[in-house]
Amino acid sequence: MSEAIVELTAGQYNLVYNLFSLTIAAMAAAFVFFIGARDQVDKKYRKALLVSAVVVGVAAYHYFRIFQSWGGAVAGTEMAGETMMYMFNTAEFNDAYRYADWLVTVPLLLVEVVAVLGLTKEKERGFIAKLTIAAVAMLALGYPGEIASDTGTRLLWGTLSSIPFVYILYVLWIELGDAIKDQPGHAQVLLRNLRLLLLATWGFYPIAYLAPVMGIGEATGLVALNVGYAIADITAKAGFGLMIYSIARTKTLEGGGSGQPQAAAAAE
Ligand SMILES: *C/C=C(C)/C=C/C=C(C)/C=C/C1=C(C)CCCC1(C)C
Repeated sequence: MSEAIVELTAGQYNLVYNLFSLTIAAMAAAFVFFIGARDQVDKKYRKALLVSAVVVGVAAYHYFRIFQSWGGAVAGTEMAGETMMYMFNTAEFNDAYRYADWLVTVPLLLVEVVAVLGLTKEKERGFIAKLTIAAVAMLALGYPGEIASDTGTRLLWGTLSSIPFVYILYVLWIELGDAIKDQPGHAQVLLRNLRLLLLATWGFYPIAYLAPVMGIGEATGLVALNVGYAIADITAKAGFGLMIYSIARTKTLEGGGSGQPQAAAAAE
């Protein structure tokens, strides 16, 4: 990619800088929580919490690299009257960290949803296989658009990437919906909320992706995209993991069908 300088005000530059820093802290804190909380759920659901911990751990690492990359992409500063401007070289900022992260974390998040349902092994494997394939296709098709500098290319790959995305939502909404109906009382409500959270947070990504072509200006587009992705990542990974935890905890206390819950409830 050729050099592309975008002028950011100090406020715009620092907003993203500080948000990346906060994201690292949020992911790291969530990691400690998920590791610690594993003892509070039935054995059956420990895998879901471990996967949550891996997701936020991997994200903490990648956000550290993204944070460094943001710092390193400043080609210099300039005064425009009273205002300090940052000359930001977009070619130096590495978007690949984000996609590398998603390539690992998105399939794992899907594993989490399926794992917390406590389905039979065979059903579980079927869901995980098709959701993983769709997730990889979605990201592989989105990346060429993410690094493209013209609107047409961005829209083309974005549209192609949306096809597997819609398929994922279909599987989660319709097919897993049937599995949710078989869940015990409270857990059913929580699982429905989980699905809503997933739709709301994942639906945010294609919107952030479109920020650079919304006609809000190059600098604002760049900032909106990075702010959007960071907020979506915190909610879709740490927030989502917390919901998974509360579902696992509720099912443990309600006695989700295994021998352990009574012991766990008695230990309260
Ligand atoms: C932790 C990271 C998560 C949950 C990432 C999710 C990412 C998406 C749902 C991305 C979707 C995209 C489209 C549907 C079209 C445009 C390109 C993408 C990759 C941003």
